[in-house]
Amino acid sequence: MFRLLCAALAMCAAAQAFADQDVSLVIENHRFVPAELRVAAGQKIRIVVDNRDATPEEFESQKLRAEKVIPGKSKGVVMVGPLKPGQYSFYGEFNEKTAQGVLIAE
Ligand SMILES: [Cu+2]
Repeated sequence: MFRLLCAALAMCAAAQAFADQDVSLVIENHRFVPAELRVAAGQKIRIVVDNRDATPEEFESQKLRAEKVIPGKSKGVVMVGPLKPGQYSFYGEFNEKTAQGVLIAE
């Protein structure tokens, strides 16, 4: 469900500056492309989510403890990690049947 993630925008900006690795994720036709992201374990990861659909999507993952609404035709940033090696599923809460993905930390 939607809720505010950061107490202040300044905190988000500061967190972004400390990412060790950037990865890109596209939302198109209510699917994640690629559906599988590989990242380094033990690092702070900045996922730049480019929503190319006209409708909003919510990136959500219980395992990553992340959720972020990305309006249509815009980009959003999701910070995760450092992660233990493993698989972390994520999905689009607004289009859960099609928008499914997994982040693999190794
Ligand atoms: Cu949610």
